[in-house]
Amino acid sequence: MKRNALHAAIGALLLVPALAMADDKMKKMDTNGDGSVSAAEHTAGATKMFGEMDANGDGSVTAAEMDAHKAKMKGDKAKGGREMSSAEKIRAIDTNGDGALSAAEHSAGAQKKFGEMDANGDGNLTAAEMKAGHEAMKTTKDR
Ligand SMILES: [Ca+2]
Ligand SMILES: [Ca+2]
Ligand SMILES: [Ca+2]
Repeated sequence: MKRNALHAAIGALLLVPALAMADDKMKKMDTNGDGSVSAAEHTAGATKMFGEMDANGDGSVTAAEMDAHKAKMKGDKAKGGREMSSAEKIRAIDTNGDGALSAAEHSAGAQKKFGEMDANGDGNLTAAEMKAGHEAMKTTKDR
């Protein structure tokens, strides 16, 4: 009986879209499968993502490239909701202000984000920390 209740609870958890998304992202980044994402795993994941986004391979990612990548991942981009636009995301970490992200800008931004999401500062992101980080990204408009 207890076991069934537990399974139901797990099933319900998996249906929560935000968590499922963070979970999916996490699984991709957690290369050693220990259930948390280390700084090294996060950096590797960010580098891989940069390569995927840089469609023309010129070493920088524009808002258009980021949009195209996002559309490909999600299937439909109409569901953007309150998420930051690609242009906004780029602006946040585009340190030289040329409107595109270099690999260095992207990895510096990813490192910064890692630090922000790592709530307890142990150098590892748990699924819960990742989820909280993504929620914060959606809800904070200005700082
Ligand atoms: Ca790991
Ligand atoms: Ca490019
Ligand atoms: Ca730039």
